[in-house]
Amino acid sequence: HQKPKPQVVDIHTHMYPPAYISILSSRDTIPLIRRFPSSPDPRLILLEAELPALEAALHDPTAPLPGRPLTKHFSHLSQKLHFMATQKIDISVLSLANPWLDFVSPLEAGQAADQVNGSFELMCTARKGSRFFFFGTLPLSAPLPTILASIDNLKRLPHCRGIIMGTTGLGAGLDDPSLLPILKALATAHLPIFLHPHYGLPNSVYGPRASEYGHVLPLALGFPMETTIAVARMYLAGVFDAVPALRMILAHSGGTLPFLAGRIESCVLHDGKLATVKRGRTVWEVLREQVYLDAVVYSEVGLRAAVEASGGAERLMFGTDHPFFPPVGGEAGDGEEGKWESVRLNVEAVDKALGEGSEEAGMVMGGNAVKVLRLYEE
Ligand code: 5CU
Repeated sequence: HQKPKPQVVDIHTHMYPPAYISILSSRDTIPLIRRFPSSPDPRLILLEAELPALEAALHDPTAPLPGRPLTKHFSHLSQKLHFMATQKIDISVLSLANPWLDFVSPLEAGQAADQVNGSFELMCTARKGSRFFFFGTLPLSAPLPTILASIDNLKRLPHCRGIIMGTTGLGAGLDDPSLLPILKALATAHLPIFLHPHYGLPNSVYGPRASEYGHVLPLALGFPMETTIAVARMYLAGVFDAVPALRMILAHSGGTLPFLAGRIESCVLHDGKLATVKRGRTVWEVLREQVYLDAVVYSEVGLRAAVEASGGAERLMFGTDHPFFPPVGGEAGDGEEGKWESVRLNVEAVDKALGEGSEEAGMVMGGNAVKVLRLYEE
């Protein structure tokens, strides 16, 4: 009697469907897609930190290209399947990449969400054998009834297993009381939120030499701090106590939360005003009861901290962040068509922290996702 092979599930893997690419291609302000004569691929320019490079490239054809190349990895399902085959991934939970529909006008957002969510459902049915599920996208700039209707629509899409969103909510962040009806509707629908950063920190934080450091500061530090601050604000506002059935999956292993939760806790305890107010659960309790973390942290040290902070290996789920972080030119191997170093680092972190082939490693690599996100046809 052979034990079934444990499945590898990627819960952090993005796509841009064609309708979304058309929206970005028609824009003059970020997020946008622009062609430059010196590049075969169009460039995808998403982040505020990329603005100085965009300005420079628009005025000087010899300046370094801004953003990242928009390769077929972002939009072709066949490329996603090729990636899954080369990295040995059995199931992918697809999601729209940042900045989702945050920038779409209130009048257009509802229809755009229906279109995007419809394309993801179609992608999931394009291949037999439950290889794809997806996190939907909400029209957060639209009026409340449109957002609630979108959640209702997602409930009816057979492959939807949650929603992806950024940290701005309706514009005032995730501690905004106006967001509560949406969080309650998601909790009632058993749709967890995959929380993902996009806005980072203000460019001024990175200093006058930022352009010398590429994407390192905004992606390695800005993104995780953004997630940390967003969840800390939710905690301080009592959002988790107000919506106890809400489940969140935090990108990049919770930003810096596993490392800073103790400091948040201590600052609350030592705050003259907050310390006297009757508090609900501690940050640790909330992390262990309502929060899952992806395992996109690239190191054994970070992975151990994530396991400890979230209460055990059963709360972590493997991810790749594909198509971001492809191999860069000059590496040995087949470049973007071959094995990705970014994926190898995350697999290695799980193996080193939990033991290669161990039950706990199997849970993080796929078992938890299958269970928590019900990754089977219903
Ligand atoms: O490289 C990047 O800018 C990104 C991004 O925008 N989103 C993401 O998930 N990872 C990396």
